[in-house]
Amino acid sequence: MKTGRNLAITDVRVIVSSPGRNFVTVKIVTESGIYGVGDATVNGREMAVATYLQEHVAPCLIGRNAHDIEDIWQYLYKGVYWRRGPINMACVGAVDMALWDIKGKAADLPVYELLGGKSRRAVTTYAHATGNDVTETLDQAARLISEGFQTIRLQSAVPGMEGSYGVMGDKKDYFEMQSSRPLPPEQPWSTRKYMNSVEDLFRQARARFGPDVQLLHDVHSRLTPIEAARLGKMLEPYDLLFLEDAVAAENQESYRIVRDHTTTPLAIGEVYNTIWDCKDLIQNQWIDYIRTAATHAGGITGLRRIADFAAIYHVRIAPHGAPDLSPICYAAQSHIGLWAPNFGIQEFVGFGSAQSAEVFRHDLRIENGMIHVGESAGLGVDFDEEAAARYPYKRSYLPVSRLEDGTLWSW
Ligand code: CS2
Ligand code: MG
Repeated sequence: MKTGRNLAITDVRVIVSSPGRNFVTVKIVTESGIYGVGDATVNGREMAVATYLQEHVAPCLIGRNAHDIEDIWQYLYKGVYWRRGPINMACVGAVDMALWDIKGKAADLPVYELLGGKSRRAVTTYAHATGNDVTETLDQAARLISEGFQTIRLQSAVPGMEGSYGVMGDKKDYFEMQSSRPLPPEQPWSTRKYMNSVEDLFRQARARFGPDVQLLHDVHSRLTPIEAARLGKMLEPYDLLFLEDAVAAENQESYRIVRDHTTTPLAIGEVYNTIWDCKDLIQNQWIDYIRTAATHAGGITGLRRIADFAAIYHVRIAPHGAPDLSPICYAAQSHIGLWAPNFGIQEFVGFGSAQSAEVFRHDLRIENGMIHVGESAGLGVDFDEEAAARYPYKRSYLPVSRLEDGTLWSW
């Protein structure tokens, strides 16, 4: 197999499939037969990404040397002129993951070796406990702790409000919840009801589990800065690992207000797609964890750049790990998580549904709350196009949120 220094790209395939939920997968094939895979999934906008890749990116890659990862990254980032943005950067991210996969296969090394080798034996994760009330949520947390997870995200239904973020209601799992939304469902939101209920969740959690288990919570961008400051202060006695997405931060300076009022650690970043989105938050040390994902923030190249910048300011990475990221993204983040000296923790909601396991075959293993990366060359994930064809795309949206007076709000 030709694995010289020039591996010309001969084909770029974009596959949208729905094994449990919609995913957008890129497969880049080289003249030597070596190919790499990348995850380009943007939840609710999958076809926008697929068209962008097929129509505007793929033609430009044919003939390029797959080894030239940085040059191709710059070409796709600067060359588009209309830089940044979730759709563009998911395409950059997916192509980047695939090229690192190829480079690893050509070198016969796992990607983490190309980054600088292991900084730890495995990748510590946190799991999701969710429930229709506090008891149900904490019962699930207890099960996860018994499985070896030492950090648990707690999300419980808000009394008096139907459809709380992160709570599955009558759905059996995230995939059932996320895959059947032909139009955006509308969910009500009441900050007052939420703020009047969330402290009890953590009070009961600490009473039941004691001080050692690490707890965290996702506010999902729903508070104003001063509300987030109040929530952070309110939860200080319960010693959270971090409070995630307390405030939507297009205006990064919003976090100065939160930071000035509370010592509860703060995390943000899953919707960010470049280092510029989080530069001020990191540089001013207004946050403690940056949660950018390989798929959404420019791939392994993008994540590595953000991690190194964050390390200067004592900020750790805590990559996003939602149901709408495929095992390819999990693999890329696990390689980053093995290497990054300022790795904090990786979100983990499982490697996907049963159907997903038919399509994405990987050598990642979860044991005692830690992801163990296999020794395969590249990312260690393969994508079965025939299996994927059995699960055709079907449009599915994220919900939108409205206040009780009908005002459109952050979901
Ligand atoms: C959530 C995500 O996991 C998280 O932290 O914020 O599941 C988010 O709701 C989804 O990625 C949206 O597609
Ligand atoms: Mg989140």
